[in-house]
Amino acid sequence: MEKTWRWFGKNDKITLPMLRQIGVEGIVTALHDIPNGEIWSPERINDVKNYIAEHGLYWSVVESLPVSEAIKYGGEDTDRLIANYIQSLVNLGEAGIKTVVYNFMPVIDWIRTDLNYRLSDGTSSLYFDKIRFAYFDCYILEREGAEKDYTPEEMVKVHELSKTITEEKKAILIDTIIVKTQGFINGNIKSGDKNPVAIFKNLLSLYNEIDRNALRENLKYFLSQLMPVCEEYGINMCIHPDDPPHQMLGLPRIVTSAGDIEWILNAVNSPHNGLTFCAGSLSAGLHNNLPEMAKKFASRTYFTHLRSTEVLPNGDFIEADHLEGRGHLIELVRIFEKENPNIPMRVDHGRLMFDDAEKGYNPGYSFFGRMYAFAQMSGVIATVKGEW
Ligand code: DNO
Repeated sequence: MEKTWRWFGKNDKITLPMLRQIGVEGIVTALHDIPNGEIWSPERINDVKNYIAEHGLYWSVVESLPVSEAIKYGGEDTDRLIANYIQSLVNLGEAGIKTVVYNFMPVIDWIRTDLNYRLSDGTSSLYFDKIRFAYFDCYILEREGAEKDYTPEEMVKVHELSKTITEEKKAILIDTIIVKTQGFINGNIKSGDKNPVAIFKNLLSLYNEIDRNALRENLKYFLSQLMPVCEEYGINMCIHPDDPPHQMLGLPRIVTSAGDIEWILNAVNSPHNGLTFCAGSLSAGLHNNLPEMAKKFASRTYFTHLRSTEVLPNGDFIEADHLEGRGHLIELVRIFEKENPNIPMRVDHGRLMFDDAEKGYNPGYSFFGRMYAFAQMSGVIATVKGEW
């Protein structure tokens, strides 16, 4: 596997010389300041590509070339936005950058309720608390029919929480779910936007008429438009699974399980229609058996996120240590090293360790926590390679 690292560009506090020192080979990045839907110009692409090369590294993976909301819900502007997307792919292809991550999650990318959940060893982790998420859904968004998504026992706890939660905790919850976790990845809502809840509710309403089948058809259309250019330039499109892999907030989610992935890969059956095997996202669903899925999809996997989670009996989940949890990362490395050995991997969502918490890194993208996980996974890769 090729060892890569997600770097957020020239302003990232974790610099390329730091990454050289810890054994990173390839860089995963995006032109984060270009708004969704606009073309990535050859100048901007080459500027970043050359900057990375000047530091002795190379741009291996684009994560992400974001898909505009209108493409997902099939808005009037779809064809213009797809044409722009294709032009960005052409420009990336000309620059020799050929692994492109995207997701097709409506409105909200990944979902967490806590960015700083303290663990007994003194580190902290991202966390998903089902009751507080249900509270956000039922009491803050006041989504019609939301209670139906939760059990009566869960709803009792949600009502209790609604009586005790402070205004400050409510504001932190809103900020975490729809601003902090989204803003840095070209999300729909950015820090400083007035009334994020209203913006978010408006976005949700765009999907009132869109069910899983409609969303699937929109993805199929999008991919079929892209494939000729991907074939011409040898670009692999790598869809990222839904995180967590469940239906949420009444939105359709279509990358949650082996069946979903199979549908996508068959819907447009080109080798360039591929997968980002995000072990963290997939492992947060008890219905997913990761080693089985890795074996099944290895030949169409062009990028992996090595990350693991632990799902708790109450439905919460937490980021696990990279050597533990439902991700079974050691087994996954064995499978990918055998079936598709040269694909890039990156670690993902490290814990906050030492002074990470004071540095203001993007949520999940600490330095020490990720460096620790990167070293763990580098050891696993070297060991597995030695086994053959
Ligand atoms: C979160 C990330 C995601 C991922 C996108 C890919 O930490 O794993 O935001 O980059 O979903 O499009």
